[in-house]
Amino acid sequence: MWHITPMSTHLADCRLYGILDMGYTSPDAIETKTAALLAGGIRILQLRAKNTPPDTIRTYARRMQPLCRAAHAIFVLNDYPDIAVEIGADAVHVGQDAGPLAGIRRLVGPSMIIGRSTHSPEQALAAQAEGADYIGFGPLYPTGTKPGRPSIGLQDIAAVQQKLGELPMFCIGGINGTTLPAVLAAGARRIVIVSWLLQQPDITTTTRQIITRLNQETP
Ligand code: TZP
Repeated sequence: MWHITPMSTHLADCRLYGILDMGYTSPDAIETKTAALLAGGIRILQLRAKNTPPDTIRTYARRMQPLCRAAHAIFVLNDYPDIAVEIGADAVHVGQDAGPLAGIRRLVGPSMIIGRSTHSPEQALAAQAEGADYIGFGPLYPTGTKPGRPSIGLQDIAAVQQKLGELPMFCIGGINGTTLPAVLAAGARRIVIVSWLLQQPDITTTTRQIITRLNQETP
């Protein structure tokens, strides 16, 4: 099912998905890093704050959300469907441990976008069958952003994407300037870049370059 929230970009138009991961962002840089990503053209942006009290997550989310809204970008909250509802996020992203998506859907209502992390072709297809609006697929490479999670490689990207049809699939995990060509050659149309992007000296320019590349080099 497609969702168009007022003022938001259509999910299907998003090729680069950004994550403001608080492991790479000091709290006082929330606005500047959010603005830098949005200025580069990111139109779907997630707040990811692991090991952080819910009240703090609420505060961070409320600081990011107006910037996303002003840029017509989809604002995604990681892990907390209840807070996503409370603050009126456009989307919530959940992991494999979040239970059936039907329960999340009941909680967040009919119009919120729901994304699910998947780590295998089976999980990807199961998430689609359960009603996910998009999936994350990875980690393609080992990554310090999700330590201990085995990497799944590039070999399944094209086949899974084909089986999913129109469902947006965002490849994730260890994508950077060096690995990007192989990820695109493997057939990825949509990607998430976390640590590499957040650590760029000029986040806006790099973001813009990656989006241009995705638009030019993938169908
Ligand atoms: N889910 C699968 S890999 C990953 C998440 C949240 C982290 C990706 O981060 P990075 O820094 O782009 O490797």
